[in-house]
Amino acid sequence: MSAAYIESILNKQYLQKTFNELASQRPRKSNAINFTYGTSGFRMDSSKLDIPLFATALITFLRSLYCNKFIGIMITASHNPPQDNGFKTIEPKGEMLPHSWESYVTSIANSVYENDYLKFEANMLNIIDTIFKACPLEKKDTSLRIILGRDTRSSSLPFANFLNDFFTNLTTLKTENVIVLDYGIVTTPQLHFIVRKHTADNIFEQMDLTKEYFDAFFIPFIKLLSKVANLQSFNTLIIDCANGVGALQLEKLLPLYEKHSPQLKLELINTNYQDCSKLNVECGADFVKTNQKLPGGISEEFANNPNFLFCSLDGDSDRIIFYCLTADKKFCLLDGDKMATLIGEFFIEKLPAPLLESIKLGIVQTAYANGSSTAYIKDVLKLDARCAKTGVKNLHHDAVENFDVGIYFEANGHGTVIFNDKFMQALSKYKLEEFELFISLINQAVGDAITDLFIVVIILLLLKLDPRDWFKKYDDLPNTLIKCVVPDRSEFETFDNERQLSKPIGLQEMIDQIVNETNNSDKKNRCFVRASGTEDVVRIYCESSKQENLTIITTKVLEAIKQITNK
Ligand code: 16G
Ligand code: ZN
Repeated sequence: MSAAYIESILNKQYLQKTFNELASQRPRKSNAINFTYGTSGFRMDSSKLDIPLFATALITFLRSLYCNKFIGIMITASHNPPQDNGFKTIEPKGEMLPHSWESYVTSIANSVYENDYLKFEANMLNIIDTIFKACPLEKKDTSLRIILGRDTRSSSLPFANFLNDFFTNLTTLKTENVIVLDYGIVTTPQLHFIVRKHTADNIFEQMDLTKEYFDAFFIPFIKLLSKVANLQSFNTLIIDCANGVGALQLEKLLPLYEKHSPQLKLELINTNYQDCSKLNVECGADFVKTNQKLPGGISEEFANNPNFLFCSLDGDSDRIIFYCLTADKKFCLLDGDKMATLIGEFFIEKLPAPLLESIKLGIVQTAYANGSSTAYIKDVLKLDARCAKTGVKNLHHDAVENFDVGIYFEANGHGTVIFNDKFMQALSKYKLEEFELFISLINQAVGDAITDLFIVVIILLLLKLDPRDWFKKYDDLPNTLIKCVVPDRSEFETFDNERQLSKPIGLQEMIDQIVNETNNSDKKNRCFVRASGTEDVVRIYCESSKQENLTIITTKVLEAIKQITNK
């Protein structure tokens, strides 16, 4: 396939008309926004997303032709407030857009902003040229194949409508060669599953794949639940749905679940997805993790029940956080670090020693992982602990590259487990029926709140582990995470998987000095600064064995940042 061919099928009139409409809606050139396709796509206030939407649509069009496969677009801003939105593209096998393409989509978005159609078109054709020079195959039966999904935000439907229209009009391809399947309101992991399924089974029409998604993970969950003789660790799971898409999807599942008369009760709260203004407000995974407290809708009195375990999903259900209260009402946060260690422990406990010895089993975390969890992985579980850059795709790649069974979780609750053929072959030599069923609960494509929920519940019940005892496996070091607004966050460059700064020059030395001068004999102080990929701020993370050190360190680091950036 050549760049000339792509150019020949472009409906340039339509492209220019759409460009001009975008241009007429907003004054340009002054206060130019520098768009970046961040950690998980574009994300910002929905009123500013017209150009990123256009750029995402164009890159998806190119990617679909390049791969000659289905590419998905998920419209969501995850845990962000209701007025925000965002887009991420999903690869044919369910992964995220390759890193090398992120610069193309960023460049398209920024070139639109200059409000000069000819310049934009030239840049676009240049990108097409670069991309298709590297395109290995001559593909003649080219068709455009797009899959859309969205969360419950009020801005999501208009964005989906734009995309439907856009792909229908963008090319001169025959109608039968333009396939746009709109799956409506789905969770992000469901859309990953759907795209993967279309690719794997060569499906060209829309099908009830959300049902298939549930069957894939829900049936093993029910089978495993039925193997638990009596519930010893807890008997009710209360699921905070963040008033988002998780509620809509789990409400469909609940009647099916109850048909099996399970001993474990599932109860949904914060399910008002019809009122878009409530999404993620005072509830959901991010609220609970950040504030380390119960979400709205759960009183302390209600939560103070030893038979209850709680969890919170985020706005697009790709991350989950668990929690419970102790008898004296202490809040126990069971975050991504605790989930990773729990899953690691389960593998160690259930797999025969010779099998364990023959494979590489390990855990991937980010710099935000609590130091106690990393120490627990290394010293108690005796597993390899690796650190990757923030963002699920980075952990995913690290796990795939380094382990036969890789458990990866961000502290904020994004994560899953991946395993390769070597492990599956080794496993098949043993007759571990229950464990094989457990393996099928795992959504390997992407971190998934609903399947992670199944995994954690099954592990706790099979291990007869009380959530409070899970919490006590190790004590988190006191920690804090704050934001700092800086003149230009792109000046902050990191190395060592975001644990150290190479730029602005001199800042890392100042941080090191601040950390060292407050260190106790245990040398557990840690502090790092990185630019956010989703907000226009830099983040400062700090942990120490002494709570009082946190304010001292962060105050000094904030001063150091101000001093360096105002130079
Ligand atoms: C995105 C990432 C999440 C990461 C967060 C960091 C995905 C699906 N989501 O939400 O993994 O923790 O960004 O945000 O990759 P930050 O760059 O603003 O700190
Ligand atoms: Zn999310």
